[in-house]
Amino acid sequence: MTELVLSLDVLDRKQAVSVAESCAPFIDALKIGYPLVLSTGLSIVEDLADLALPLIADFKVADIPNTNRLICEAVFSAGFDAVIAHGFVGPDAARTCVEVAHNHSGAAYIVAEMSHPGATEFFHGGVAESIAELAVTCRADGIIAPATRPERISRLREIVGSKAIYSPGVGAQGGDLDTVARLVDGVIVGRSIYEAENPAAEAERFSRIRR
Ligand code: O7E
Repeated sequence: MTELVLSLDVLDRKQAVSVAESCAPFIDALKIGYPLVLSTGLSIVEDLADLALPLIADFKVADIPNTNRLICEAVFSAGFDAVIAHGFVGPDAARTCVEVAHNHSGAAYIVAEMSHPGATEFFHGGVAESIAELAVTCRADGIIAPATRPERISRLREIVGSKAIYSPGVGAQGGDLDTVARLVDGVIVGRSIYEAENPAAEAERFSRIRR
């Protein structure tokens, strides 16, 4: 089964709660990042807690080890179940995120390669592969890989083996749902669901990958 993760990148608290509630039967986790948390504050976590869905903090943590530790401690204290961190900062900084996550019985995922067109400028040429290797040696729970480049997901799968791969970029960014769903453990979808006239119906349509 491939998981469906809803990326809740809306700015309004009421809209966030209402979209999350209506989509809850069709999704496996909620990804919350800067747009929503900077608009509502961390208290949005309490508003979403009743849904009993795993909450993934997409802060793409990318600092020195001590600052990463402070950020990740705040993330898990707020009630998140997982954190997303960048790997290009190196093994000590990435490992800190993994250690804090595991100390809280949570998970940490490392961004190996991003989905937007400009990402090829720096992530290609061996960098994404090195970051995927780093994710393995740091004992991260998985990596993030681009749904817009399925061939790159396959290449990174060779490196991470059975570790989880979560993949953003289907729908609004052009990635094909069914192609990507066969390659990954979870597909991350934002605008195609929350901007739809009927987000729940759209989430249900995407949820065919869960079968
Ligand atoms: O394009 P959308 O609207 O379906 O949203 C995709 C979400 O995934 C959005 O929050 C964006 O910030 C995030 N994302 C990417 O689109 N590409 C990446 O390479 C990485 C992420 C991301 O979430 O990284 C951590 C999972």
